[in-house]
Order: sequence, then structure tokens, then C-alpha cells
Amino acid sequence: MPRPKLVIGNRCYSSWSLRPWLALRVAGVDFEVERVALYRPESAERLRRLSPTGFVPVLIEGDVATWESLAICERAAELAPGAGLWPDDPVRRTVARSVATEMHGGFAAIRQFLPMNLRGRARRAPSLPDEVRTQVDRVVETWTSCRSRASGGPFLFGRFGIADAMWAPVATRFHTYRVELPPVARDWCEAVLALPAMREWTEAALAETERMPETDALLDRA
Ligand SMILES: N[C@@H](CCC(=O)N[C@@H](CS)C(=O)NCC(=O)O)C(=O)O
Repeated sequence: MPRPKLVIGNRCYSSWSLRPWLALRVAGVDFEVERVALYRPESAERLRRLSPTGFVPVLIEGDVATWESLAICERAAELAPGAGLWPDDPVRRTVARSVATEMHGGFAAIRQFLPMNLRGRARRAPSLPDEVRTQVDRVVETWTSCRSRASGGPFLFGRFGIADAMWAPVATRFHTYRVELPPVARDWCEAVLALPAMREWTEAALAETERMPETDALLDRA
């Protein structure tokens, strides 16, 4: 297969793009990146040419596309079989698959109320609507349960894997909006944010010039 190319959106805001990028990067896959600035007049047409769904991320290997962030993470696991992107232990692995898929299919209230925005930081935590609070509680419960099975590292199951990649944007959201967390959840967020790959992505995000004013305005909500 030719060298993979990952098509991503704006690094500052596109949480779905971050997930497979992080999995590929931490796993040491050799890949290139094409960035499409989203929500501009020309974006839709460009995305339609690159992606079967018109959404990012999409991984392109020659004439083969893999779309949907979780499917791309699975492809990363195939491209880097030695990276251990899923836990070796079958019980941990099935839980890891479950929590990665739970993230992929859910948490719409968190995604809408606390959108990823790597540029700014809220001055205070906003008061969370009930639906968001309930989802944050579920996130904490999920991470706590994963950490209770972890060994050999600070990530959800010990070493970094796809479950961490799928949840990584939530760590940035909790940081950005100063969501209060119990120590086990806070420690996991700090481990993710300290990853060299995460810092690399964030630095590139801070260099981007596009702004989404409606998303940026949410940082001032208290
Ligand atoms: N379920 C998809 C979600 C992809 C998605 O919503 N991508 C957004 C950017 S984060 C997008 O491409 N938006 C372009 C548009 O709405 O025009 C995945 O997991 O990859």
C-alpha cells in the first residue's frame, strides 16, 4: 500500500481529526497530512473530492479510503501491529473496544456544550446543564473503571492505546473549560495532555489563523 495520507480539519477545533492522528503518531506510523480548513465556502467541495462522506478525518492509501475516526484507529493498529494500540489481555481489550465505541457514538451534549477549542481557556468553569453533568459523570465512571484495570502506564489501560486516542479530545475540553474532576480522571487528562504528540498537535493548532467565533465565544461563558 502507498504511504498513508490522513486528511484532517482545523487542528484547533476538529476533535474527530485529532483522534486517529494521535493513534497514528503515537504508534509511529509513517504518514502525511492534508489539512482542509472547515466551514469555508470551498471546504465542502474539497472534502467531497477527498472523503466518501464529505467529512474529515479520512485516511487515504492510494485508491483506498478509510473513513470514520474509529475505523482509522483500527487501521492504525493494523499498520503498526507492534505498537499495542489495543491491550493484549482479552478482557481489557474488549473493555477498551467498548469504551472507544461508546465515545464514538455518544456524548453529544458534551460535544455541543464543550466543543474542542485548543486556543483559549475559560476563566471559570461554566455551570453544566443536567444532561452535560450526567454525561461528565459517565465519562468519569468510564475512565475510573478503565484505570482500575490498568497496569504499566498512566493511560486508560496502562500504555497508550486507541481508547486513549478516542477520549483525548475530551481531556482537552475538560482542560479548556476547567471542568472539575476527581484525581483519577484528572491524572489521566494530564497524561494525555503531556504526550509529545499532543503537544505537537496543539502547537500546530495555535499557529492556525482561522477562527470559529461562535465556538470561541463559549470560552467567555461562566
Ligand atoms: N463520525 C465521524 C465524524 C466526523 C465529523 O463530524 N467531522 C467534522 C469535523 S470534526 C467534519 O468533517 N465536518 C465538516 C462539515 O460539517 O462540513 C468520525 O468519527 O470521523
